[in-house]
Amino acid sequence: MAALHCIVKLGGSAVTHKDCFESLKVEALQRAAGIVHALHRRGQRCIIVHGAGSFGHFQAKEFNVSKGSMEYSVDADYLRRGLCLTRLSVTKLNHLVTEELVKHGIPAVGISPFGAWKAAGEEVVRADVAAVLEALEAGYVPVLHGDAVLDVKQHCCILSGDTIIEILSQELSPKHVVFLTDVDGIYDQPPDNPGGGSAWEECENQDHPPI
Ligand code: IP8
Repeated sequence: MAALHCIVKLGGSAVTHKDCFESLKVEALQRAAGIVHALHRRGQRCIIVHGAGSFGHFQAKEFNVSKGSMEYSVDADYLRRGLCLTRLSVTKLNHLVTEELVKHGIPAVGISPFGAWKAAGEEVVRADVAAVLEALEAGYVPVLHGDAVLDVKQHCCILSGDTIIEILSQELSPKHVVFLTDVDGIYDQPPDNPGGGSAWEECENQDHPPI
């Protein structure tokens, strides 16, 4: 397969107002779509993964979806309802993100982990990377997201966008993994890491986005 140029993570706090229920940062999402469009126009193959932000986290917390059913003796119907509401919310955001990318002329397709990815406690025991690869090879830009998934140990759990990126990176070896956050500047590690500094100077003289 042709090389994968990059995986772009749209952080939940970058594209949503985290404290405000299901609230999209419209302009930030448009800017992010512009960056992805610039990559796509240059023929660079990429995968988008977004977090949940204010879509999904409220419902997951209310119904304890991340803990599943082993640690808490909860009513199974209650937990299932929590999973359904969480998924309705994260897939709503996935639709909005994918829609914005398509509006920018990107052949983006939303791909949800539920049903195709599965966990066992801390471990991911099934990850359908082949479906992502197939979409890429057919010329699409896959758009995955943090999701609520089935878990063989505790019925269900939360699969974060970062875990998805870790697995996709191991399997597909992208040249770059770029995290778009709500912090200004370009960093080569999380900006709040001790010693984490801006890497902007290295990119300043380039005539296109540094990815
Ligand atoms: O924001 C969480 O994904 P993340 C997904 O990448 C949820 O941690 C809440 C269902």
